[in-house]
Amino acid sequence: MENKTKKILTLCIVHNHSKVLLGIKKRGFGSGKWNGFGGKIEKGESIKEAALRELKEETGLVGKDINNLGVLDFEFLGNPEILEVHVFKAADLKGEPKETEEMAPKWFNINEVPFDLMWPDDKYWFPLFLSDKKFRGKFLFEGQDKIIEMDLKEVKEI
Ligand code: 8OG
Repeated sequence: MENKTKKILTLCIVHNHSKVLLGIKKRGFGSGKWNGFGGKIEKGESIKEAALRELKEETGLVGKDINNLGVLDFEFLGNPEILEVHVFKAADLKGEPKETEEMAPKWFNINEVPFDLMWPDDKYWFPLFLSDKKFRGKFLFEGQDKIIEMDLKEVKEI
């Protein structure tokens, strides 16, 4: 049997009424793509604490009641690691985001989310995210631009 290791990551997206805050990643994994804010869990942190810390580090914004709406598993052909991404919503968060070394933030109207410049799975789960539905998904990628298998469903509880 293949031995798969799991790596837990956070992803936090600010959603204020008709707008979402995304950042273009300036370096590392996923660079050049628009995305929410997030990263790895540090020792001793809960997943939610990590999501709040990453949001603050990457935008300067301090979230409070972030809501865990989704969990997404990503596998890449030829790579034994599974990325388990915990997706959070920060709703109605005030303040102006700042640009950091990692991300340049920008507000997008929810009708103008730049899916062509995002991870290709995002277009599938974003509608659930925007309407506050909870979801679980699994995506198998070939490279970073092609999905070859997917399974996404709305769930009652995460
Ligand atoms: O620490 P690092 O910057 O490598 O974390 C990667 C970030 O990218 C983390 O917030 C999780 C997020 N991420 C993936 N895959 C995908 C994806 O397919 N879609 C979106 N929107 N985010 C993803 O790792």
